[in-house]
Amino acid sequence: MKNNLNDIVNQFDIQGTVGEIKPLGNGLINDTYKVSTREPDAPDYVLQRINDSIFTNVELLQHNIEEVTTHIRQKLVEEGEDDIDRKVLTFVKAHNGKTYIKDGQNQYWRISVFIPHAVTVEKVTPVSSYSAGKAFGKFEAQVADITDRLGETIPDFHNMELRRDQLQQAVKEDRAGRVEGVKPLLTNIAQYMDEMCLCQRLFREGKLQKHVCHCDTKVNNMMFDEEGGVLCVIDLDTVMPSLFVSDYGDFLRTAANTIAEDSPEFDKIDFRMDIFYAFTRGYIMSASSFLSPLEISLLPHAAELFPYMQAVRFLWDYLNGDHYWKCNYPEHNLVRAQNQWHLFLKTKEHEAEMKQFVEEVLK
Ligand code: GN1
Ligand code: MG
Repeated sequence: MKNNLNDIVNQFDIQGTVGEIKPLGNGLINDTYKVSTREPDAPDYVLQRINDSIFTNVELLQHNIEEVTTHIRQKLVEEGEDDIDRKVLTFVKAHNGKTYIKDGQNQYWRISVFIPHAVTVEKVTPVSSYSAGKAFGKFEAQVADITDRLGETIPDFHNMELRRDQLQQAVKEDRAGRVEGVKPLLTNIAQYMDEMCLCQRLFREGKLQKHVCHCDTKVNNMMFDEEGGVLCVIDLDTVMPSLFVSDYGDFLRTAANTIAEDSPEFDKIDFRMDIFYAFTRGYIMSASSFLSPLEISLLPHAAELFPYMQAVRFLWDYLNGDHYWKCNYPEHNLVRAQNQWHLFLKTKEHEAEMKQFVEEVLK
């Protein structure tokens, strides 16, 4: 194993000589290793095997990541920032001239420079949510001007009309014979479908535009320095052009739910307004530079849309016989869909408060 990884690392233009290679972190999608170099003045590195069954277009994936990291670095230089190597990820070129290689077993690998003295946090609190809002908003602001250089690694990822069509198709086919059992949920969902497709209509009418989003806005996808200041946003695999709803909506969907997204304790579900306030304040602070007034006014809609869209996606997979998300028991996807539906109803209850808060922050 070690030799094999060594050979892979040595296909990249790293500084220093390879010492220890150890597994790093707890990512579920890519395999990640820390590569220590022997020389004290050479940086350490992060080696990752790219999961090409999820990210089938590795060329496009790495193209997006290169564009984004190069662009952010250039901006930081122009702004006269110090400590730039810790404020943006650096991907290392391989001898083939690309930022990735394909090994003898058709596996893809890439290497970035390890950011020293940095930590991630796992805990969602108002404080970490405020930092996340600021960090993800700033990230989007930094790359708002290069949207046309990036491609969609998962086309129409957060397109509600596409998710609607997929659900309708699944109902029509009823492949797993489960439609009869979910009629009430389908009826409930249908009542809000037009309202929830609002942004796609506005997009078609030219009133909304796509811009580069992170599309995996979890609290542990940013790095902090030892004083608790945010250094940079990480995990750039899903970075792609999308509607403004993506980063804002998905953070709140995961962070503001009082229970896990697959818990069946629906009566314990609430939409945490303390998280909403903190995240929104941080997000607007850094994202208001590029969001349009229409987009800002629709932030509460984005908070409602994400649990709704996720309910539709989980239900779609349940009706299709569970091919997309891993299930531990037969009703797992149905429980997830119901959970997200309940969360959606909670966001609806808080709609007026959300709108009022967004207006206040803008003042
Ligand atoms: C998937 O597995 P994870 O948490 O990275 C999905 C997200 C969903 C999420 C729901 C590429 O993300 O869109 O919101 O599950 N990612 C993809 O748990 O479909
Ligand atoms: Mg991830």
